[in-house]
Amino acid sequence: MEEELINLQTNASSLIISTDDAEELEKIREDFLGKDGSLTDAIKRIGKLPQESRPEIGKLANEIKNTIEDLISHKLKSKKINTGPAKRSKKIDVTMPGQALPLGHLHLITQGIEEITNIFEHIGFTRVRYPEVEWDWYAFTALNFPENHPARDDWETFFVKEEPHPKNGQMVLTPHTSSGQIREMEKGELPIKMLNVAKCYRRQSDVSHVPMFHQFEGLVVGENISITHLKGVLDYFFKSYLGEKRKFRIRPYHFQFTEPSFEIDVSCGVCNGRGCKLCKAGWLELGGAGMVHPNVLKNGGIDTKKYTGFAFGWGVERVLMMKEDLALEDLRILYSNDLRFLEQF
Ligand code: FA5
Repeated sequence: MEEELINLQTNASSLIISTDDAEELEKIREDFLGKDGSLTDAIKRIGKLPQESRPEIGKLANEIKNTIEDLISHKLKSKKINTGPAKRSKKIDVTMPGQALPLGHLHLITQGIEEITNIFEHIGFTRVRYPEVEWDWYAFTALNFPENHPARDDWETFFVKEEPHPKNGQMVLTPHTSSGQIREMEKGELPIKMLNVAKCYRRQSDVSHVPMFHQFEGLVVGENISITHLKGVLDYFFKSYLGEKRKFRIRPYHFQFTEPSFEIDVSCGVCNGRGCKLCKAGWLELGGAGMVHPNVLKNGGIDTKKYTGFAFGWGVERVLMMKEDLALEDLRILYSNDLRFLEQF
């Protein structure tokens, strides 16, 4: 019996070593270890051996069984092995449909930014990009915030631990796209029709706020620019982006950098203006707008006797939520990386 077992091992090993084919390896496994395999048969006969030799032969049979099992598994894992596709390639059926690869797509926010940019480019705005890490001068002081004025607190700014710049002050993560206003004016090219779309950062997180979000800022500076131009642009944008049905309203407000200043509200698309968990009273606050404050124009090097301007700054996430077909009840899902949500768009 011992010799028979050793012969079985030798035969199985040489068969395993001499093939690189997965199907053949499975057949060897069946021939030796399967229900009617030769090693299985030998193991069944151990029970008929004299009592005293059974333990030793049983142990040997088990070791051989494990060795054959290990050799086959090892071989199947080896890189040289011919698995299904290689075999199939021999008898390829060119009439079979191809295998479609999974396709990704742009994130919802990127799609939103592209759509918003197209709408504004259509009426002559130029998209610009300014730094994500800014100086206090551009984010606040040049925008008519007196030095160390607490109005900065409304922006819940992240300050960067860096030596302050002698003229520009502390380093901050851009809290709003309005910091691009002065940078645009500094270029000295008039008239201005800028669209600044950028990441903004604030210490906020709830159903309608995320710590990193996107704003798009419009700035128009030229001769005889008035509030009616601002209202015309608002009207055009809402009709293009949200459709004819949605209403908007302008409320007086206060911003340091515009005078007069407004807040723009849009009727809620989730409840159609009736009031719901998201909007509470039927209106969603979209963001600010106003006529550029003369001090800001001066800080940007613009002649206030000749030129006036308007500006608006709105949240990309917020306007996405307002789209009728996108009734998001919690803004944070946009950044949750949940594919069940993201794959829907
Ligand atoms: C501003 O940031 C002004 N710079 C807007 C402005 C520009 C006014 C030009 C006048 C002229 P406010 O802090 O309200 O304003 O933010 C504007 C919009 O950004 C908000 O209405 C909202 O849509 C969006 N927003 C602000 N903070 C967050 C946040 N944490 N998460 C998501 N969206 C936000």
